[in-house]
Amino acid sequence: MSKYGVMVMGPAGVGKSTFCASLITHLQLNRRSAFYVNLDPAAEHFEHEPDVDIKELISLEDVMEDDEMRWGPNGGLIYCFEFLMQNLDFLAEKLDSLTEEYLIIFDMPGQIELYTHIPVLPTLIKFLTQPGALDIRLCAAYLLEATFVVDRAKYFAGSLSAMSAMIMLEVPHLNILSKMDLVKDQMRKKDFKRFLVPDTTLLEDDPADTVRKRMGVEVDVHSSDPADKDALMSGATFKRLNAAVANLLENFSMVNYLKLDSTDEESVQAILSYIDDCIQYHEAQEPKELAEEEFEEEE
Ligand SMILES: Nc1nc2c(ncn2[C@@H]2O[C@H](COP(=O)(O)OP(=O)(O)OP(=O)(O)O)[C@@H](O)[C@H]2O)c(=O)[nH]1
Ligand SMILES: [Mg+2]
Repeated sequence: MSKYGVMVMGPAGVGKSTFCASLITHLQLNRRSAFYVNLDPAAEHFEHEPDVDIKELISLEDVMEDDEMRWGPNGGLIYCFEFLMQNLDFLAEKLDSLTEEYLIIFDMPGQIELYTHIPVLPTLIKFLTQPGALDIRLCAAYLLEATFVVDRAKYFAGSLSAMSAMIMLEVPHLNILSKMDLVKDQMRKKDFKRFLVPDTTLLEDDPADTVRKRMGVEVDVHSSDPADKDALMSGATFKRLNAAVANLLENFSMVNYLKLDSTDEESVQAILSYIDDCIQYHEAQEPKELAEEEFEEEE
């Protein structure tokens, strides 16, 4: 018997926990079972109480307050994850008895290094998906903020982080632009469509250049003064770097985006259907029998 899950990931503050909460509310309204696993050892407040919380095992506060370890917040988080890797039974015990009805939702922390170059997540994912053991059919939902599109360099850097996570984690992967409500009024749907697939043509009309021009900021693109921030961020070298990143994304053609507004139920439903498809959730479900009283109501 398989289990089904989604791991909600992405940089700090992109709306991961808010999406988890909207997803759980939506599942409950549709009589589906959610099982909420908080893996952020620093998270304190939840809209839905987690069914499993990493803080029962280890919390960032414990690690930072420990006089011997004296970790700061980021090193402390990595320490917590390494500790979790040594105590994976903690998760196995809680998840083992779940049936295929449940969607297990993992709410992850926002430290970007977790997704890019530290090998703990591949280990965790291997453990969760291993056939014969927990055997969770898992997909990753990688969130990036839709407002990033206003700054091309940010958008491409974010897309590169998404691609890096895809390559490292090797599970079915959905990339999602979150907080769509914040850009809805600023950009026409047709214009936004261009950002759903990153490509090099997006570099041609960078609004940051237009703003600089409008404000009459003269930029010496050949300036080699490291203190000249405008020259650095708009100069030839920075442009070449962005073009190289955009080219890389285009050549791999792995990243494309879905749109999410966590405040809109239809949008959450749309993302859920992609998740269900990715993990083939519906194929495994037994037809549900209606409860007695529902038969009576329909008569
Ligand atoms: N406008 C808008 N704001 C959102 C949306 N989703 C989240 N937010 C806000 O963004 C902020 C961060 O949201 P969280 O859900 O805590 O983000 P997170 O990715 O879990 O953050 P970390 O766990 O700290 O990395 C909060 O103030 C949310 O209210 C959205 O769809 N639209
Ligand atoms: Mg969070």
